[in-house]
Amino acid sequence: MTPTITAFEASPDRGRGLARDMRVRWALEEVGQPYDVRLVSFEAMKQPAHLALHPFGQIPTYEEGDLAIFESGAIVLHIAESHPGLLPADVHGRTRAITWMFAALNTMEPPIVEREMAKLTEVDKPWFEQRLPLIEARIHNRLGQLSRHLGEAEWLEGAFSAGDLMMVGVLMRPGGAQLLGGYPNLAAYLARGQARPAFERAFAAQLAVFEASQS
Ligand code: GTB
Repeated sequence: MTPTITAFEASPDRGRGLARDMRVRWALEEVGQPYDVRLVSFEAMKQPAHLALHPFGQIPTYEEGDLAIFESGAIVLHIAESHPGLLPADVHGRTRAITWMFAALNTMEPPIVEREMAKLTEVDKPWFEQRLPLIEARIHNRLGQLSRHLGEAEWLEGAFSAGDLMMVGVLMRPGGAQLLGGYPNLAAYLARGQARPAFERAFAAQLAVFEASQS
């Protein structure tokens, strides 16, 4: 059964692959699963039909037969568990890869999102100039720790896994904001992930939606 995901009708990321449907598209491309996309507007995301799929009124969602789920992490995990290719076969390796998915979403991503939200909503507030360096210090703390752990390894746990997919998806945001300059191994890791043919296909599909929304 071909799954259907939802994505922004006109993404505010302007086709940079930052909206979280990108991770889902990438996972589907990695495992060779064709998919349909239903584009939604910001207004439609807050309407009952979409809220029935996503209680927080966001994208992405994933529908496959009588399964309907939300949260990019849960969706990518479901894809990885349903197809070979994104999780190691042995239980310990599999659990380690899933651990990295959680690390990307729960440990790395929060300060990165906080920085973006502050830049979006607090830039005119009197505390902004003092707050931004504090947030960036938290991001650099995590980037430094991740960089030391990765060292010269290609991927986080042996072969490329759903853990790397999620981590690269998260690093795209500070990567785009030039925060990876002091971490050449993380910059190379990000570039390695983005050079994967499955990433390139997913990125092109997401970009095509943005370009169509502009014409
Ligand atoms: N925890 C959820 C998940 O991982 O799926 C978070 C989902 C989420 O934040 N969805 C966002 C959304 O639907 C889109 S991806 N927002 C609309 C709303 O909340 O009303 C986040 C995002 C949005 C925009 C950019 N950008 O412009 O660069 C980047 C990332």
